[in-house]
Amino acid sequence: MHLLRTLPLFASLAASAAASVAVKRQASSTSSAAGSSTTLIPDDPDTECTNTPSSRQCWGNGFSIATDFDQKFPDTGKTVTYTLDITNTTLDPDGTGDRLVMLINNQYPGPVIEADWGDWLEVTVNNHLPENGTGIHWHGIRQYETCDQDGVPGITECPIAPGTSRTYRFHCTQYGTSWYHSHWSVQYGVGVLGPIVINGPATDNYDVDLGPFALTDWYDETAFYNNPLSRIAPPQAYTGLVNGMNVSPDGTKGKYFNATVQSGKRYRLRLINTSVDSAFMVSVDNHPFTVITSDFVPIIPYSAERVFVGIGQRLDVIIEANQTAGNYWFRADAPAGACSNNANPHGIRAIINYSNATFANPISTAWDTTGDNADRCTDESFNSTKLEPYWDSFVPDDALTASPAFLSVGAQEAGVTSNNATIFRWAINTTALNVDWNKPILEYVQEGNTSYPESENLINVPDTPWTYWVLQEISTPAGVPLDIPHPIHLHGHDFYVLGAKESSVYTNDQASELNFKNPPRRDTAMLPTAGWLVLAFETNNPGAWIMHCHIAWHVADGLATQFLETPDQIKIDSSFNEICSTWRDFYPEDSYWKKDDSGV
Ligand SMILES: *[C@@H]1O[C@H](CO)[C@@H](O)[C@H](O)[C@H]1NC(C)=O
Ligand SMILES: *[C@@H]1O[C@H](CO)[C@@H](O)[C@H](O)[C@H]1NC(C)=O
Ligand SMILES: *[C@@H]1O[C@H](CO)[C@@H](O)[C@H](O)[C@H]1NC(C)=O
Ligand SMILES: *[C@@H]1O[C@H](CO)[C@@H](O)[C@H](O)[C@H]1NC(C)=O
Ligand SMILES: *[C@@H]1O[C@H](CO)[C@@H](O)[C@H](O)[C@H]1NC(C)=O
Ligand SMILES: *[C@@H]1O[C@H](CO)[C@@H](O)[C@H](O)[C@H]1NC(C)=O
Ligand SMILES: *[C@@H]1O[C@H](CO)[C@@H](O)[C@H](O)[C@H]1NC(C)=O
Ligand SMILES: *[C@@H]1O[C@H](CO)[C@@H](O)[C@H](O)[C@H]1NC(C)=O
Ligand SMILES: *[C@@H]1O[C@H](CO)[C@@H](O)[C@H](O)[C@H]1NC(C)=O
Ligand SMILES: *[C@@H]1O[C@H](CO)[C@@H](O)[C@H](O)[C@H]1NC(C)=O
Ligand SMILES: *[C@@H]1O[C@H](CO)[C@@H](O)[C@H](O)[C@H]1NC(C)=O
Ligand SMILES: [Cu+2]
Repeated sequence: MHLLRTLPLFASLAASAAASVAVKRQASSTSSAAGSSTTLIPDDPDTECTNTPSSRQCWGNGFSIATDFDQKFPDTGKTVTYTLDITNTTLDPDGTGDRLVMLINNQYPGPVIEADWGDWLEVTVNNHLPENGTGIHWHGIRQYETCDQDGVPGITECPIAPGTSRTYRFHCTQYGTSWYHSHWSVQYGVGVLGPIVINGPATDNYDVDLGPFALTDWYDETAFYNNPLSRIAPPQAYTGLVNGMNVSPDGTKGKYFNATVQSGKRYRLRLINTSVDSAFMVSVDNHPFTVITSDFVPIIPYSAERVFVGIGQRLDVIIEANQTAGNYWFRADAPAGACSNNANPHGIRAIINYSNATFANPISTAWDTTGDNADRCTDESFNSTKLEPYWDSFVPDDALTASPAFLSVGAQEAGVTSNNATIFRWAINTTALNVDWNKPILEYVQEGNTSYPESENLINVPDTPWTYWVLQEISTPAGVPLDIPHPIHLHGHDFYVLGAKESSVYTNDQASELNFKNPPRRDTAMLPTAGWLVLAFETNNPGAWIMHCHIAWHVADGLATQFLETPDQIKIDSSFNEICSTWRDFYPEDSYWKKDDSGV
């Protein structure tokens, strides 16, 4: 069905797309590429070129930045393997004292998982935790034909029981920057995460890849302790970390992460927001960014002094070391307002050090904030001139007005538990997700059982080539200030952000305001405060795909739904049932605290 529907269309669109993209490409590259004139590299083996610092659009073997990677991706036949050992331990990243954490390979963040576009990744996860299960999700990875490797306990797998292992295997059909993290309740909030880099072409040139800058908020107590099922608002972070490092808030202990640059060269920085509850406004003093990706999607480059990175989002940026040799602050400011709650909002920093300068703490000053919405709590895509995908996917606009599906986002209930604690749940379409770790949805699919409990909050994806979803934040119980933005993340797909508006109720009249002309495409987008977000995705990947808020506590409180897409075509590996029976042997029914926690 996939091929029948898309092939003829693709053939005719490809020619016109190449022509129109070429024009845009010429315009943008003259303004942003360093001294080299770049032209569109056709997706054509006869004219292919080599990926070098001055030709990053190239890849090879008939693949380039112009490849429509939904339809066509390399298979190198190469398998890259990693082993992740998860342990329960302590960590003191900034000298202020040990915190209880769970680490991968005894480091924070976990090791960078790196592969080339078209490679297969094979990652063995050993769960050494004495009492927690786990499951690792590869954020943003499409998992084409491998939904059972998506790593979501209770949906695509049974958790990995303590003292046992599992090996995930999947194909890197996309390229760029991402991260992997535990999807077992709020476990990533205590350290179970790390960056992913998949090398591929890029829309602008650079000399050196400085690699991931993993940004996070950091707390006094563990995320488990902080789980607000029994409280209204998440706690305040006391600081944040860049690649697991920072000085203490009083500046007396700990160290900044530093990266060294050489005058005259261009550097790629891979910004990843791995927070539990905070967005960041990121900048490097004196060095404007050229932004080249949003999540796993290459974009027409644009320049910016600072960029907004919501939880789960990634932006890859290029800086040019063309300033007076010295030391410059890399800043991950936690914006004011509902987007973050950090006691050290301007103290989350790293250092960019010129190689021929003496190392010292920088004395550089931040970009002027006048008129730049520096404190905003909205996606980069708030400005329609930004985040324009390099590859135009031609979102059709005919179906939306006929059949948009409305999904409310808000509180489900505010009541009390048996021990009189306040209990609070977030819901999509008025139901809070609560998975069954002992019976994941793929088990229902395997059995052909369609009697999903209501708490699975399952939506059958319509059998149409494209689907459209209106997420509307609704008013919440009286007296509870719940109008806040939520970073919405979808598994198994990139979605197209057709529109978003703060403090607004969507009606069908607004369909005319939506953007169908090469709209921003990514896997995580902000649902604005008291407003709406309209998303579209193509039904081209059989699976059970969760869509959830990426504030760890919100998803633990139920802010999630799952899309079941063409279940009769889902492939399930033979190891699935064995992992489930190992888990069920470990986990007695109705034990531990999960009851009210969504489990993901
Ligand atoms: C981790 O270690 C702490 C301290 O020893 C203990 O209280 C806790 O139960 C352990 N957690 C897990 C998940 O094993
Ligand atoms: C997981 O570990 C945390 C931290 O040790 C603990 O509080 C929690 O009860 C554990 N959860 C389960 C279901 O074992
Ligand atoms: C800079 O980073 C390098 C590599 O991580 C580290 O070895 C060095 O100690 C750091 N220098 C300072 C002054 O923090
Ligand atoms: C550092 O190197 C650049 C490029 O070679 C040169 O222009 C600059 O003067 C040097 N600065 C110092 C402090 O040596
Ligand atoms: C990460 O995203 C969250 C929520 O969108 C936001 O509050 C936080 O400031 C972001 N952090 C960074 C470093 O971008
Ligand atoms: C340095 O490079 C940036 C682009 O990264 C450019 O906007 C700026 O004009 C350059 N500055 C100098 C002094 O060349
Ligand atoms: C700054 O650059 C110099 C020269 O490469 C290097 O020796 C020094 O370690 C760098 N400083 C840091 C903190 O990395
Ligand atoms: C959108 O970005 C463009 C280009 O950077 C800028 O000129 C314009 O002022 C921005 N619009 C808003 C509403 O910030
Ligand atoms: C929302 O929930 C209602 C009631 O459970 C259901 O009938 C409806 O189909 C759901 N909406 C979508 C878009 O699935
Ligand atoms: C809950 O509150 C009620 C009324 O205040 C009280 O009678 C009851 O003992 C409380 N239960 C618990 C478990 O604290
Ligand atoms: C389908 O699943 C439900 C919920 O787990 C279960 O009660 C029912 O027995 C299952 N039906 C079949 C035919 O297996
Ligand atoms: Cu949320």
